[in-house]
Amino acid sequence: MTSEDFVIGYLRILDEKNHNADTVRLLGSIVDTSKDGLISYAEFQAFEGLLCFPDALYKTAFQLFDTNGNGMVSFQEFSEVIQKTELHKKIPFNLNSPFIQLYFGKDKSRLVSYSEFSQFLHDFHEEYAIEGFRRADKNGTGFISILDFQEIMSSIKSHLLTSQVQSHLIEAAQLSQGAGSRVSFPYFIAFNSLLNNMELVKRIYLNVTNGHRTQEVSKEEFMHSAQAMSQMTPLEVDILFHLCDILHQTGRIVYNDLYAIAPEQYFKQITNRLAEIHAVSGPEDRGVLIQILESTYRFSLGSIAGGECVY
Ligand SMILES: [Ca+2]
Repeated sequence: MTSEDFVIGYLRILDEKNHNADTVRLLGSIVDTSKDGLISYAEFQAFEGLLCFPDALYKTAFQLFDTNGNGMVSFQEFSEVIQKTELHKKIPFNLNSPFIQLYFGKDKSRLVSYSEFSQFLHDFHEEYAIEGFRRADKNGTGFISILDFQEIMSSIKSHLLTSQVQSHLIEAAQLSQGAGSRVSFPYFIAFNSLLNNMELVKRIYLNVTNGHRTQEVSKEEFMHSAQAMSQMTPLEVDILFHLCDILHQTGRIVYNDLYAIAPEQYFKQITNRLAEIHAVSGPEDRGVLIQILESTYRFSLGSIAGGECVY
């Protein structure tokens, strides 16, 4: 079947009448490894096999960018994919930056392998966020408005946001910045770094409580353990406690608070579901496929414009 049959007709990820053809092609190309615009049963089976790898998200993301299917990603492929996204239209990424040159070479002719690409994708998100900050900070003051902060986080870092964090972004920034209307660069970086490292934060908590999950931990206790176990900064610890305060208003944290903030559960959820898949044969299994394709897209390219997820 064609990408459109697959994405619109079979998966029904996007609206039948009102969808972006580029998005359909991008989603379809994750499965269409021969890149002939058609999804064969063999490709479908191979895709299922791919999902059993622990790094399935990175692998599927790689297939999204390797548009000619030769096992490498060129600058041309990367930039073509990026430029088709809503995210790039909203917050354009500088395709001539020194960052791009570091990966694709000065003349952008270097081909990037899978393992290098996984690192690239990780760094790209960080770089994109910093670039988003620079764009919003037009006068170079080191501050952006809280609304810009919300915009950058929701568009570039949506894969790190749980629904609770997403709905309290403005409140969290206001609280941390002394009820101000701006967000500083250090706050911005620390906020992102905290969300990136929530699994480590959980381990720091469990270290304080000796593995108990309901014991309340004060900021001082947490800070002590954080400094012994990690490179977590005091600013990150501040932000963590602000977030927990907003969610539960106790001034202390328990394990469940961390669960509400940790984006990692989102990856885990997918990995867990992947482990259950043996054969996606009937329409009742569509939900899993949709979740994976949507996650891959969100993970690498931001949210799908006009995406109507039905699972
Ligand atoms: Ca390629």
